[in-house]
Amino acid sequence: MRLLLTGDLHIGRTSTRISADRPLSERSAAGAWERIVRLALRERCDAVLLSGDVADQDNRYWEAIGPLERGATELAEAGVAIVAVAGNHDHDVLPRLADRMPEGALTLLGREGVWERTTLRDREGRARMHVDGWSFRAAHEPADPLAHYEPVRSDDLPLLGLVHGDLNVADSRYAPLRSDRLAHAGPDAWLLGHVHAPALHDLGAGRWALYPGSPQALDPGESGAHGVWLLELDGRTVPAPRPRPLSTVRYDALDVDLTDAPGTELRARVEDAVRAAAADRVEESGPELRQLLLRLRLTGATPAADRVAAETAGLSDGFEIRIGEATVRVDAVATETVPAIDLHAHAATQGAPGVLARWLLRLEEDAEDGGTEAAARAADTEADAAEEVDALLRLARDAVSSVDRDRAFEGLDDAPPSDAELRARLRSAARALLRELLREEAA
Ligand SMILES: [Mn+2]
Repeated sequence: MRLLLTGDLHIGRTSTRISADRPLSERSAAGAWERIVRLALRERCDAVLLSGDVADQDNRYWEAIGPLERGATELAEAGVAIVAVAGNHDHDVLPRLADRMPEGALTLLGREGVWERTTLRDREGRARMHVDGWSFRAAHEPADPLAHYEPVRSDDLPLLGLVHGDLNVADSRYAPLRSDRLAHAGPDAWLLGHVHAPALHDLGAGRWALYPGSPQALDPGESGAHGVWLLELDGRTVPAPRPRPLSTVRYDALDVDLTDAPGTELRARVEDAVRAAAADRVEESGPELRQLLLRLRLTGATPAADRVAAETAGLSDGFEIRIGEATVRVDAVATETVPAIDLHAHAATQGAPGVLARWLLRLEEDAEDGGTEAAARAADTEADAAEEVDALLRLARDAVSSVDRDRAFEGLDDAPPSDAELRARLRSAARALLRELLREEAA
């Protein structure tokens, strides 16, 4: 038994920042639905599960009805069931679309906000899994849908919960869900909708909750690989599902570190970084990818900081390369490089910049040499700086732990920063302060 898990299709929408010259099938959510249908048929799936927001909204009825009907008909003819729940976007339109589908092609669960069960059968007609689902009745659902969920376990078939909602967001108006409740509600696994970033949550004891993510990445906020998930059912257990990239568009952020790059190397450093990242991401995104859009952030201290903007001008509208079937473009460039500072020259001076420069040299030497060895080799002239930096680290450690102990952060189980992390934070704070002091001196 093989299931295809997806949701948040938003049929009616198209991926943003893609040229209108590209075919609509390559940038629309409707095109993603057609690829989902083809994949389900090719992979001989027994059912397609949809976790809500299938249609973008009520005014997309006319755009959604055609593709949905074509796909549902094809799947029904191949004996593939479709089981869905409505989300906040299609609470009104999905019930009407479902009623228009060919008889028995699409089962919409949980209308009127009442939990409802369907049982999936394999091709021999044997019952293999129960699915309990609940649908949005309105654009907002402020109560936890599990408050009125009492699942019946009358046999030993696996049970999957299907619901659109907001996981671990207190006071959400979009069907607030909590992992601890999902873990103990009864189902062996949950297919959720609403959050467009794919995420597989471990609920413990072999249970999981999956946000499959939007199968077509719709805007730069939906970064990384997007697609659907396949679940192989083998008897009583519900193993973790596997992702299958399907989006024709991928958006990604890319940091390019230009530390110490001389002016003559700026372009090569940027281009090499873009090409390497693009190759990785195209490879990871499967054969359906057609457009990769990278949003660049240029960072680091370079002696050629004043040339970075000129050397990268035109990158975001002119640059376009092909990797396999995918076109790679740079969507935007944020320049955050800063002028390199000669620490040794400043360290020899009196005054506040001199003190900061000596501390920075000490902190950066420790980072490179691992600390203790460097401390042993420290020359007499640096001994004062070493002591000062040790005192600084103790102060930073105290300050961090007093924040950590604050009642407001009680719920967070983050470990306190390591010595290395603390040193890195001190270095970046000292660099920022030194730049500011030098800027003031120059002004
Ligand atoms: Mn939603």
